[in-house]
Amino acid sequence: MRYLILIAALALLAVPAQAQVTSYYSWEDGGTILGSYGNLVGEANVSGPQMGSQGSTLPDYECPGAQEGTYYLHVAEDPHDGTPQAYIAWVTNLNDGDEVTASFYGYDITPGASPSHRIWGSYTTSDDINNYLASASGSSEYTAGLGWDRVEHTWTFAGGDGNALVIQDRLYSTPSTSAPDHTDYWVDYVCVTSPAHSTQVFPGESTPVEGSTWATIKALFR
Ligand SMILES: [Ca+2]
Repeated sequence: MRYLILIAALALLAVPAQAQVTSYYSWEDGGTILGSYGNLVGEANVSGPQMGSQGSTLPDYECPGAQEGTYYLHVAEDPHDGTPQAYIAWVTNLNDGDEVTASFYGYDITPGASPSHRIWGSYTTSDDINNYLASASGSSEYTAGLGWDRVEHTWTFAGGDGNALVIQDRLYSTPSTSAPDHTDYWVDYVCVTSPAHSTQVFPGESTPVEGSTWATIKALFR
């Protein structure tokens, strides 16, 4: 019996760890979003201080600038209805059981109250980000409300033949459905870790920065 347990343990150790690749995108190349769902409007690549509204008709709050680098993403919900989603990353060529971790920074100055961001996922086919198959669930955590805050979630892929996972920024505005009903949101620094056999897609045209090689990052920021 003792030998059988030893053999079983060795068999587990012999399974090679799946190589993972980590990349991030911080909107420095002028990109916006890969797509959206619901009443999402006004997607724009912005820099510097930005004035916005939290459900009111007049600007009533300010984002001081990018969380990382110079540029960042603006989106808005208008009119308020349901839970709009900004598609900010997409991982294709996944297989069931693959692990994907993603995070981003959302700007939020209302602790414990809307407007807030959450990170969420949905399954699509690998050839079309708009070919929605099912929800992939996500994190129950909202941005903290103390300025830029990071939200993160890890998925064990279970999308079946679709083979792709959309990373969404879900927007929670208040009041949820009635006027005045325009809320501005800002987003920066989306980071994705997924198996080396998958393909990571970010907004914009540039190749995302791979976190796995610090020499590459240093070279890019020189
Ligand atoms: Ca940035």
